[in-house]
Amino acid sequence: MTDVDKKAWSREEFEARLRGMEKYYHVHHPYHILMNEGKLTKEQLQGWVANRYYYQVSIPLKDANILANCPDRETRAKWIQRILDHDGHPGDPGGIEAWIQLGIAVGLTREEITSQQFVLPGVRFAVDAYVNFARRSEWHEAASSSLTELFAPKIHQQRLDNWPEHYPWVEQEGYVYFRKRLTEARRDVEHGLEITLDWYKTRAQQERMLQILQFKLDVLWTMADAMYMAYVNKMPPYFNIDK
Ligand code: AHQ
Repeated sequence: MTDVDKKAWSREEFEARLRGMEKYYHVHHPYHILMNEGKLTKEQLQGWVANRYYYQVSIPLKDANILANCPDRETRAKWIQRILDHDGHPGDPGGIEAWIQLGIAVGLTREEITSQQFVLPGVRFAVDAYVNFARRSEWHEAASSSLTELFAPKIHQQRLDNWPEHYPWVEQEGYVYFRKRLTEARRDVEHGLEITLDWYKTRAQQERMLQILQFKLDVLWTMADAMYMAYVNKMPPYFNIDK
């Protein structure tokens, strides 16, 4: 029997299937497990912040591509808030600036962060795959791919709970970003989930959505893989090649 023949899931069942994919979320990646157990060195934590900067500055590009592809004014009027949250607006320096503050709080300079000099190829390729997916996808599919944030509040709360104990040397200013995302992620998910549950009607479309979410989970997991190879295994690209 093909997916097309199968009966569509109810709205509740569909949402439960989406939430059931939490087991693949990068909070379960060895890099994040080491982080939450306090087992990362200062350099490994700095490496994570420096690499995630590329993800943060790419999110507004991803969201601007969704806006560019979305003909529905009401949706755009809500979705545009995501760009403002990251790029900032009068009165709020924004999430990208807060991420730079996180970088400074873990001992990096603004230049080391914004130059992207530490961004690993694997991180760059995974993030670019996400932006390009948004660029070329039908806007509902691109919007739905943000739903890994269903699982994000937990990972931000973990950092706020664990870092002060495990990494007491991190300056307090660094925590602004995680606190900011706790509320923003919940608001984003409310909108993203409504778009998703309304759009995917047939079983085949619903199965497609699970594939889209898996793609985005793969983006996040692959970023952590690149960092694990480089900073835990000490095997950055070309580590074994005589320069
Ligand atoms: O800081 C994060 C963020 O701004 C976003 C936007 C959203 C999207 O549009 O895909 N996803 C996302 C995420 C952020 N932080 C990640 C983390 O682990 O700190 C989680 C990530 C996500 O779950 O997609």
